[in-house]
Amino acid sequence: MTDYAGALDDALTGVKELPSFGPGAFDVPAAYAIQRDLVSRREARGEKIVGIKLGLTSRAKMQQMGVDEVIWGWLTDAMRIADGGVLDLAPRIHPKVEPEVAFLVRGGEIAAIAPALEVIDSRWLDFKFTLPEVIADNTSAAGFVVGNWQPVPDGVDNLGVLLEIDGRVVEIGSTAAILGDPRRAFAEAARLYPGRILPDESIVLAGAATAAVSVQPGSAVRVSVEKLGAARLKASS
Ligand code: 0L1
Ligand code: MG
Repeated sequence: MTDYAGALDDALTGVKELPSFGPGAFDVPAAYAIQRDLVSRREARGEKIVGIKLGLTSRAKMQQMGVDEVIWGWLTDAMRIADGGVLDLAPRIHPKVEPEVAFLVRGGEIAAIAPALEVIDSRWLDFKFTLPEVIADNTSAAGFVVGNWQPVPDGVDNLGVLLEIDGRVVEIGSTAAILGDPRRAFAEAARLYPGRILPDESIVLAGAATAAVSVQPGSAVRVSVEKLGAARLKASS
């Protein structure tokens, strides 16, 4: 039997692309088991789980990927990049960035919200995969930046979102693109999380507000979300 988790882990650690196995190789429940195995390998190397991310929560992402289901994956401490910090491109295959919002969990509730930036980097060749394959690949999770945490303001369902690269606006969107309201993504995260109890201090990345954009060496990336402020990173050269 094919060791899909091993193959994905080799692609991750060896910074090399893995060709898709094609439709029917494994189904969605099997994909989440492979994902868990893959993340356990990261934990065995010392990484700590710090939260979860939702994927394909916007129509733009669903269209970009040709699917119509919300998916989720694990965030680890090794994926976190300080706000304004450097995204090291050396261990990435073909990274992209996307604008998001993040939630902080306390007592099973939303304790705070922040503007956020996700780095996705599929281990699948040319970012081409089946739905189970992207789930198995921990939903392309590769990095994230969280801006300043703050109390949730009234009405976060239609906040303007900008993605800028080197000072140029490359994507414009709204938090409405995140399941109509990013708090809905939080509810989905709580529903999907194993045991349905998100640990205190977990981070939930709610999903992208626009399509993802490729990152080039040396690029300065900035996400701004109305009322929430900005989150930034700089790609290594
Ligand atoms: O965070 C995301 O929406 C990514 C989900 C996986 C699809 C992709 O790699 O773009
Ligand atoms: Mg995302």
